[in-house]
Amino acid sequence: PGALPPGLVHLPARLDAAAQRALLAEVRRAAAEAPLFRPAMPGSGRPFSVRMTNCGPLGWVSDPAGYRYQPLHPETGRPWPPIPAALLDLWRELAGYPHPPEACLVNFYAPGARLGLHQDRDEADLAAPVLSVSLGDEALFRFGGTARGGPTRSLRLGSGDVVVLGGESRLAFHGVDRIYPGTSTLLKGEGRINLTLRRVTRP
Ligand code: MD3
Ligand code: FE
Repeated sequence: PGALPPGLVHLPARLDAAAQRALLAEVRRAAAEAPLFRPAMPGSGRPFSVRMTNCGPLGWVSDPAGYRYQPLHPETGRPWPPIPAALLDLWRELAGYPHPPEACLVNFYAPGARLGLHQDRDEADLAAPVLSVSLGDEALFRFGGTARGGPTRSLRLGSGDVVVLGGESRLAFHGVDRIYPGTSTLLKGEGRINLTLRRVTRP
């Protein structure tokens, strides 16, 4: 495989099976309060194959009007539930950034769902890293450089893996090409969940 780009840190199985189960229970509780919704592409309105929800004071949403962070769920109109304490602990330990995250985006991939190559640049504070936690089936994660159309490489992300994207990798193009059904027992054939912690505003 070779070295990962500067700023991309992959911690395979950083969460053990018990920690994964505990976190999944928290995510299910959050999704009961803030139901998964299906975002749509700005402009075209084409639906995402990934369903999403959020925790924290701000949540990421996308609809035909555009991408943005907002304090309320787009369908219930209620505030997002709090970010699970275990995730805030992980951020304090690994982010190397002295302020808490404001958004935890929850991406739910049923088998067959994918996420096209994109950059994450809707956050005002790009000095903060993005911290990702994977749960459930393995995914083929693809990332490149900061220019669209450049070379890319792939990494398989499994349940309990943590990835920290900071520094020169913060604006890298990335996406999820496929889910490998049946590669984890955690979600029992439902697919994969990815959690991303983000600082949105400048402190
Ligand atoms: C590289 N999620 O939510 S997580 C996203 O697996 C997103 O659901 C993917 O891309 C997923 O925006 C990938 C790993 C990740 C997250 C943010 C990044 C990689 C990143 C930001 C910059 C570069
Ligand atoms: Fe992303």
